[in-house]
Parts: sequence; structure tokens; C-alpha cells
Amino acid sequence: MQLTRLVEERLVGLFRQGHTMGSVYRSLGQEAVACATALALGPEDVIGPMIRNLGSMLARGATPKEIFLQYLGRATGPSGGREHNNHFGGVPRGIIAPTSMLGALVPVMAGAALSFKQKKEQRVAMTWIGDGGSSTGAFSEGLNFAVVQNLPLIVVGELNGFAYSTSPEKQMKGHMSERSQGAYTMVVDGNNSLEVLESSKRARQICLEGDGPVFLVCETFRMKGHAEHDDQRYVDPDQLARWAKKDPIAHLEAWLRGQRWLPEPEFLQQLNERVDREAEEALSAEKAGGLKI
Ligand SMILES: Cc1ncc(C[n+]2csc(CCOP(=O)(O)OP(=O)(O)O)c2C)c(N)n1
Repeated sequence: MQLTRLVEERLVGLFRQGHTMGSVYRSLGQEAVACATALALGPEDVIGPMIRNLGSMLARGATPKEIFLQYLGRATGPSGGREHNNHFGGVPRGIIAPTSMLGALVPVMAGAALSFKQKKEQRVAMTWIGDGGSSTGAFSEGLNFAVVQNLPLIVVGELNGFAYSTSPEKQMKGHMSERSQGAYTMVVDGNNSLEVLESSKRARQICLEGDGPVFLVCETFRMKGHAEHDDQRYVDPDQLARWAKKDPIAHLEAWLRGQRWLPEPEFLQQLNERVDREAEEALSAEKAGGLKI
């Protein structure tokens, strides 16, 4: 979670200096959702992340340098400068590249889960969907397909207060969890990484036992605007202040302190240095270099 936060903070700096291609989409305050769900998986499982799930990619081995190269549009980046932000994947890491069209990853990942079921492989597929994205036809069709086929698919719902500037009550009746269409459903505190981790492990087990899919709705809050170009003036400052007190990293830190399991003091400094070093390496990388399209 801390690595995600540091990488994103560094990306914001690069954006403000005019280095990045396009905007920067933060997951500030919701890092537990992407990280703890992905950490519950095995290496054989497959994820299909969305824009706010950079943490899930870091959890599965993507490096800060790759992410910086990608945002800078460098030819030596994961997509060779063809794509921006976190739109890259990798078969060895079990990452299917994000798809911009909201909801579209649900049927794609249901397809991956179908192949696991057909081949009798003990693997699960996982993807994420925002409250806004859950209003798309693709989400409904994909989840419905997974339900009727009993697929090993975990759809993580990110109920984070806003879809761009639209709050959930302006685009859905009732709670997001009511969109489960018969999938096994859980609602958890998305800012409590331990709860997210435990329920994600349970979701995986349910899928492996043939009782999937699982719709795991994580209640959280988007602490920044939709992206860096959005100053979130439509968000009530009191609401932001309330959620700031529920920061997922501070929560885990307090728990670790209680267990006397806090990492060595140099841990944070080393993480910071790593992110700075990899950002500098990406910045000095060749802008173009024999890219064949
Ligand atoms: C089908 C589709 N419609 C519209 C968009 C433009 N769009 C991108 S992100 C976004 C808001 C997404 O909100 P939500 O799903 O709640 O996720 P969050 O940004 O809160 O994480 C919109 C409308 C899109 N990418 N795809």
C-alpha cells in the first residue's frame, strides 16, 4: 500500500512537470482494496485491474520503473509507448491489461474463469468495478454469465463515493451489493486491509470449491478527484475529513504497532529511495528507440 502511494505521489510530480502522457488517476485512501484483494491470490490466478488498481499490479510484481516508463510514454516501457497509465499486462504475472471501457473486464475475466473451469484447473480470476462501472450492461452481462455458469470469478466492487462527479444515489437504487444477480456476496470495510485480505481469501476458497462467482463489495472513499485534472470541488470537505481519519495505511500501521510487528525504521526510507531511483532511471530513458508499429 505504501509503495502504491509513493509511486502515485511521484507520478503526480511528473504530471505537474509536464512529463506524463495524460492524467494521473490516484487510488489515495483506497489502496487496501487493490492490494489486499490481489495479495489473497496465488501466482496461478489471473487479475484484470482497472485504473485505480495499480496496487494490485505492484502486488503481482510490476515494478515502479515500468510504471514510470509507461506514464512517460517511453519506447522501453511495457507497451513501447503505445499506451499510457497502467494499461499494460503480462502473462507470466497473470495480469490482463486494463480495458478503459467500464465493465468490459467483467465478461473478459468471466471468460478466463470459464477456461479454468473447463480445464479443471484450481485457479481463479479477479477483477474490480467501481460503483459507476456497475451501471454498465457489460458488468451485468458478465456477472450474470459467471453466476449461471458457476465460474471461479471474484468481482471486487469499489464503492468509493463518486463516479467522476456522480454519487451512487444519483445512478443506482439501493446498495451496490444488490447488483450481485445471485453471486455469493460480501460487504466489507474497504479501508481495513486485514478484513479485505481475509474476505478475499474466503472468496477465493468459495470459487475453488465450485461455488463462485463472488461479488466482494468494499466500502471506501476516493480521496482525490477522478484524476489530477479534477479538483473535486463537488465533494463535501467534511466527508473528506471523516474518511481521512480512516486511512488504510494508518489503520494497518496501528494494528502492526499493537502486534509489535512494525517494520524496521529504515523500511520507509528505503522504499522512498527505491521509488526516487526508479523514477530517475525512467526519466533518463531514451524517448524513442526503434519502435516498430
Ligand atoms: C463504458 C464507459 N463509459 C464511460 C467511461 C468514462 N469514464 C471513465 S472512468 C468513469 C467513472 C468511473 O467511476 P467508477 O466506476 O465509480 O470508478 P471510480 O473512478 O470511482 O474508481 C467514467 C464515466 C468509460 N471509460 N467507459
